Amino acid sequence: MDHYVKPEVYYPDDDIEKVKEQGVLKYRSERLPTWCPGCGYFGIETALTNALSSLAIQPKDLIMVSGIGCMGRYPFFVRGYGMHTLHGRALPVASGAKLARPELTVLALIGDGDGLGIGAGHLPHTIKRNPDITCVLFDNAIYGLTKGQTSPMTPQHQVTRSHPLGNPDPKMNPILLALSYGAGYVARGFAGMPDQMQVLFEQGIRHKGFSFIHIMSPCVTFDKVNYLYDNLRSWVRPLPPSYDSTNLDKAFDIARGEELFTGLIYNKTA
Ligand SMILES: Cc1ncc(C[n+]2csc(CCOP(=O)(O)OP(=O)(O)O)c2C)c(N)n1
Ligand code: SF4
Repeated sequence: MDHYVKPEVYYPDDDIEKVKEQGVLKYRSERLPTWCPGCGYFGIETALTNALSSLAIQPKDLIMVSGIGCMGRYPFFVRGYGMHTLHGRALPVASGAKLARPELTVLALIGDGDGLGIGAGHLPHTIKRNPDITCVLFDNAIYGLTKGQTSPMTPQHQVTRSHPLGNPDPKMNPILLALSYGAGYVARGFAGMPDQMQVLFEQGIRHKGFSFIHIMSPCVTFDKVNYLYDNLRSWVRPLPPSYDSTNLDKAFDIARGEELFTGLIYNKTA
């Protein structure tokens, strides 16, 4: 994987022309990613760094705050300021960073177990306060780091390591939650569709206020039945060009519907 080879030259100074010229290379950190080969998180990382590059956001103007889980390692692999916090705490820490340094681009990176389960209390409260941060939900519908237990996004009846007789609970609906608490920018993507993800990340970062971007991402090591690349590819459908993302009622219909639409579901300021 050439993209992840430690760069020969490490640029301590941030030169905007070099950011544009080098694209994602500029965002390589000195640490190699430790995600499993094939993990969907590589696609998210690439799309997100491409978005930062295209917006010409320099690493010195970026802070990435993550919770606990495999996705929590993201700030180690990407250049910029970073903080690896506790479950769900990416959101209050990111809010504090934005309050203290409003000029920074602040990303809050949460997992489905981390941000919707163990640390879920922070999400609705952060959404209703509407800080200008971009929250990316790395949803692999499983606990990856701890080796395959049921998460709040695991479908009902799925057999997992923590539920050998099947998960008794229905899964959560993060898009519905984000809309219900008033998020002004709500989008959904799939880790196997980097171009669409990049556009969603760019729009989310540009949005003034809280942006919530739900990315479905395969855990190739511990989920052998649900979020497989082939499954997700056959389930997702881009929202039609005629879809009006400023219409909140339509956004709720999309959130409640059975179809897994990807794209910009709601944008208050569009
Ligand atoms: C209070 C508490 N319970 C359990 C754990 C163990 N733990 C660490 S990460 C994790 C799951 C994270 O899952 P997710 O957010 O889906 O991230 P992924 O690893 O799948 O990226 C758990 C249960 C913990 N660290 N703290
Ligand atoms: S355990 Fe799953 S989520 Fe974690 S790095 Fe491996 S494939 Fe990715």
